[in-house]
Amino acid sequence: MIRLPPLYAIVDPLDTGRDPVELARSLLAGGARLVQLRLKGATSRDTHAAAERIAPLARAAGALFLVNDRPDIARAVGADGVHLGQGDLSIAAARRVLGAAAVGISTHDLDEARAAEDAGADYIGVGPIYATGSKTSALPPRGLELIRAVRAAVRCPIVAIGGITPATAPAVRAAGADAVAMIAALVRAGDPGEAVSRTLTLLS
Ligand code: 3NM
Repeated sequence: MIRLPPLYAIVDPLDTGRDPVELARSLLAGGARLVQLRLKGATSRDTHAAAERIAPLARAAGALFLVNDRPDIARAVGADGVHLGQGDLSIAAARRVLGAAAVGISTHDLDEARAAEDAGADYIGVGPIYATGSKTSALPPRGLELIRAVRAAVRCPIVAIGGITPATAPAVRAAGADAVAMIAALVRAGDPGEAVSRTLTLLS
């Protein structure tokens, strides 16, 4: 298991053209204590290069650093863990790559959430809660009901994801999520660091 801070900040430039390292720097400066690097479509080399630069920034801020999809890159840069999708390596295989580092996985219904916990996930992502434009293959929104159902069914920490904004974050946590994940609400904000600090204030 892993102790999750209330905001799970995802470093994904989407189509904004923002530099991922600068985005990570802003999120950390705004108070994020967990950042996940998610560079869909980037080369392994570019993802590794960004991860290698973000890892020490996160460490200096006292923040956890996770890498999306890639246990090998997480290990290569000494990250705190990896976040897997349902089509990525299994949790067991990721552990063989990563050793003691954390392994989280996205889930989209109760069965996936239970299976992830049984497979030893350190935390599970649950979503999409609301409609999202940030994931091409996103499923229909599940609403807060899925968080309540998963909360009642598993013990491991829950990160809710999908269309969450600073305004909706408190209700999402109140439904039973340990953390709220955000991409667009951060990267599309004029000042991503300010969006982080505003969210943290609303969640405190
Ligand atoms: N995973 P935003 S939804 C990366 O349901 C991701 O597993 C999801 O981005 C899932 O905060 C999603 O911009 C996109 O909606 C989250």
